[in-house]
Amino acid sequence: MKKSVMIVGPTQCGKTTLANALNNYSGSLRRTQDITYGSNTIDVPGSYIENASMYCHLIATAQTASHVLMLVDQSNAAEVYSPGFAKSFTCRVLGVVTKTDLAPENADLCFRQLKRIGIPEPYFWVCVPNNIGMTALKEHLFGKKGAEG
Ligand SMILES: Nc1nc2c(ncn2[C@@H]2O[C@H](COP(=O)(O)OP(=O)(O)O)[C@@H](O)[C@H]2O)c(=O)[nH]1
Ligand SMILES: [Mg+2]
Repeated sequence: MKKSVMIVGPTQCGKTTLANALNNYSGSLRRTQDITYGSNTIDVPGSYIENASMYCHLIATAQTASHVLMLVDQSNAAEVYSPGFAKSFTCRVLGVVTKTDLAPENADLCFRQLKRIGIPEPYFWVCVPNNIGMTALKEHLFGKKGAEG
C-alpha cells in the first residue's frame, strides 16, 4: 500500500488547502470534521491536536503515513502543540509554516514553535495560493518526478 502524508495543525491553519495542493486538486475547499483521505494525503481535523485526549487516535492514524506534516500558521502563531510532541511519531515529521504571505513578524515565533515541538530542521515555508515553497516540499515528499504533476 502506498503511504500517505498526514497533515495536522489547528483549525483554519491551511491543512485542507495544502492537502489539495499535494493532491493536485483544485476544487472547492470543504470544511470537514472527519479525517479526509486524499490520493496522497490524510487531512486531520484541528480538533485532534486541540484535545490531548485525541492524541492516541492521531498516533494510530500516523501508522499509515510516510510523513507527518505539522503545520504552524504564520498569521496566528498561538502555541497549539505540547513541547516534544513530534517525538510521539515513528515516521518522519516535517515542520511546515503556512500563510507566509501574512504577518512576517511572526516568522521567528513559528520557527521557535517548531523547535519546541521537537522537529528537526529544515522547515518548509509555504504560501499555497501564491505557490511559494511548494516545489521544495513536493520534491522532499515525492521526489523530483512526483513534484512535477
Ligand atoms: N493568506 C493566505 N490564506 C490561506 C493560505 N492557505 C490557506 N489560506 C486560507 O485560510 C483559510 C483556512 O484554510 P483551510 O485549508 O480550510 O484550513 P484548515 O482548517 O486547516 O483545513 C481558507 O480561507 C484558506 O483560503 C495562505 O497561504 N495564505
Ligand atoms: Mg480543513
